[in-house]
Amino acid sequence: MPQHKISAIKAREIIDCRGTPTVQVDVWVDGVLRGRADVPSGRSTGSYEAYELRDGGTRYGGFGVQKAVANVNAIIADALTGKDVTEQRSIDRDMVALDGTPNKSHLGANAILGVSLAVARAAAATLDLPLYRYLNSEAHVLPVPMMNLINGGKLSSNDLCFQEFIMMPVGAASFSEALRMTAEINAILRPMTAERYGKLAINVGDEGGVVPPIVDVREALDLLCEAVARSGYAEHIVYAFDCAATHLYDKATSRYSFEGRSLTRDEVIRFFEKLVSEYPIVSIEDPLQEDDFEGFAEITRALRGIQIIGDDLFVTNKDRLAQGLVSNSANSVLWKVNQIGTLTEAMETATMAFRNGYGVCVSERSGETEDPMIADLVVALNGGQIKTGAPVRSERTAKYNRLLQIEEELGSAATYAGRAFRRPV
Ligand code: 2PG
Ligand code: MG
Repeated sequence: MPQHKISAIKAREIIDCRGTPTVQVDVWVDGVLRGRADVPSGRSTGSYEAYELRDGGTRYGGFGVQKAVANVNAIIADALTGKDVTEQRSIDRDMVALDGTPNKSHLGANAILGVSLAVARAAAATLDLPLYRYLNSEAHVLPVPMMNLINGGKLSSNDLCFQEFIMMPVGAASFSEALRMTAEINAILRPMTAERYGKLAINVGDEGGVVPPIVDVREALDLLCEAVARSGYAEHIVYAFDCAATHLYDKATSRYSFEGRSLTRDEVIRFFEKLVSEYPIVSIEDPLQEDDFEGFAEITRALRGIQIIGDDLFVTNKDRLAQGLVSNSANSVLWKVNQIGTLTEAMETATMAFRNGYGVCVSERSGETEDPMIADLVVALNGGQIKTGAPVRSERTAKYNRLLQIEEELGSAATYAGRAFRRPV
């Protein structure tokens, strides 16, 4: 006999930080509302991500999610009502079976994920545990915040090719100190950027970073490094990018558009070899396009010691990661729950990554809500690194602020990942 039965599941349409509809799900247990979760959404998405069901038509420009909401309220709620809320694996398995397609295109990954996450929250609340503790009794690692302080690519209105220019306060003594450093550096960076590039440059991009009208990658890096130098924290800071190179790639010519120049794969690899010899860069996400497992293997070899993260390459999918493990492509996985569509499958991908010596970087989507769920998830994974934008705008700060609460709750048991961000345990 199940002890804590799901008594109702109810979804609704809400809007995300871009004003685009998304799914929110409530899970009721034994007649009490216990868990609520919002589904995030990407803009620079990979082709192999699970399917996000949108309504089409004219309402919200076609981006409505009433069909996904209806799928939760009718089909999924019907199938799961009466199940024990703590049976996460079996609940997720049931939804995958109910959908019946390889990419969740029947019910929509946004419908399925909303339920999966709300079920986890509801179970934790029912057992009176914080979510990270419910998911892992050994959870204790606070992640390095990978702060995207300069936005480019699809997340901005400028012509910077790379999507994210990130600083990582690996030398801080704790998560709260790391957060303070980044907020102080951001407060230095903003007026510096305005002075150099004009006041429009400090309007923020989708992830809260500044958007200076820069084309040259080094110029953006120099700006960031100068702000860091002025802060006095330089010895504690290292750098990272998300290149999102799938979106810089032209299939017809097999070339990449970097800084307005057209480069072959080999030239891209040489570009990064030179860059990492000039700057303290420790991590590069998606330096090549999503189908190039061989190129990812080559760049991982060439840039020995640098974290190479596969985002569009792996899409948090175990099968794609398995393929990467065979060819030694990249050495870390970007971990986004909505790329795969259930918490269980995302957890399995993380386990597979860690077991094979790969790192796991938990990530926001550019389209987020105020739901801080990934803060608990990164601690639950002892993941060591989180990418959730600049320390501004509530959909970003919600995650950082939740991590501050977790750090306080863990007290002396908390370990800040610091320089061990790739292998924190
Ligand atoms: C990425 C992300 C999140 P999006 O590429 O890593 O930072 O962007 O959610 O638009 O895919
Ligand atoms: Mg990415």
